Amino acid sequence: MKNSILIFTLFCMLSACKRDYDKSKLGPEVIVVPESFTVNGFSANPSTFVNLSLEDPYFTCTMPQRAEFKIVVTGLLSGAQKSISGTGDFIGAENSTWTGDSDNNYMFRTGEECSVELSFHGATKKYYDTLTITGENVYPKTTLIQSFEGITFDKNGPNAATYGNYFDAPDLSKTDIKTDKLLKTCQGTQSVSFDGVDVNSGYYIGGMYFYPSSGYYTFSGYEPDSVYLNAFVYSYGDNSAVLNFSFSEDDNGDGVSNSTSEDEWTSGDVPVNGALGWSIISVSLKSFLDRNSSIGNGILNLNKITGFNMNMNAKVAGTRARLNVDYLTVTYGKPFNP
Ligand SMILES: [Ca+2]
Ligand SMILES: [Ca+2]
Repeated sequence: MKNSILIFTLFCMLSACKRDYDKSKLGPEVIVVPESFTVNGFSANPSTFVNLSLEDPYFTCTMPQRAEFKIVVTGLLSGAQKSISGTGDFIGAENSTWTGDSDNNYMFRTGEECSVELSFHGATKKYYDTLTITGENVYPKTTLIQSFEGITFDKNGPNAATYGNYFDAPDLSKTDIKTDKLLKTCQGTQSVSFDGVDVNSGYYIGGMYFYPSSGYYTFSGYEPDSVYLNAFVYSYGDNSAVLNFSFSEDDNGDGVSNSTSEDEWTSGDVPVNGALGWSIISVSLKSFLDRNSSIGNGILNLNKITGFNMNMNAKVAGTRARLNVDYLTVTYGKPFNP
C-alpha cells in the first residue's frame, strides 16, 4: 500500500514537470542585474536646462547589459514628481522621453531645479543629475482659463474688472477671496483662496467670474459631450465646501450676454474631495443644465461663451467654508490629467 502511494506521488510529480507553460501568459520582461552593475554618462538632454513648453527632454546612459531602469524627476520647489520606467540595453530618446507631465497633483514650475535619480532593478547604486525648468509645460487640447499667476487681488482691492476676473459675495466683511501663496501650490506659486461664512443660510458664500480679454471663449469645432471644465481644488481637510460653475452665452451675437434673454448653464453643486490637499475636479459641459429653459435658444453654443462663473457654497447652510482653487482649464476629449 505504502509503495503504491509512493509510485502514485512520483507519477504526479513527473506529470507536473512535463506540463508546458503557456508563453502567451507571461508578464512583462523582468531583468535583475547583478549588484556589481555600473553604468556611465547618465545625463539629461538636450541640456540640463529645459523649457517644457517647447521641448520634451530625454535621458541618456550607456549600459553594459540589458536592464530594467527607473528615472525619477522631482521638482525641488513644487514637489511635482515624474517617474519613467523602461527596459533596454541603453537609455535614450526612444525609451525615456518625458512630455513634461507629472504623476502627482503638482506641476513642474518655471525656474525650479529638479533632482533626477536613476536606478536599476537588482542594483542598489543610484545615479544623479539635475534639470532646471525654464518654462512650464503646456498641455495639448487644453485652454487655460486662469492660473492666478502674476496677479494680486483681495477684497480690499478693486472689486470689478480686475485682471479679467470679478468677484462678489453677499457679505464681503465675512468673506475673503484673494490670491494666496500656499506652501505647496499645484501650479506655479499662487492659487485663489475662498474663506467665508454663509451669512444668510443661503449656501452661497462667494464667487468669481472669468472672462476672455476680448470676445468669446471659443471652443467651436468640439462637441459639448467631449468638452470638460477642470479645476484643481485644495481642501483644508474640513470638508466644508462645494463648488458650482456656470457659463453664459451670447446667443444673439450682439457681443454681450443678457441673463434675461440668453442662455446660462449651470453645473449644480460639484462635490469637492474633503481630504487635506489638492485634487482635480472635472465636469462635462454636456452635464450643465439650462438655468431657465424659457430664456435663450436652449442650445449649448460653445462658440458663444462670454464667461465662466465659479461659486463656493457652504456644504452645511449657515456655516464657514473654505478652499483654494487653481489652474482652471477647459479640455477637449478627456478630463484634465497633468
Ligand atoms: Ca497657480
Ligand atoms: Ca445657447
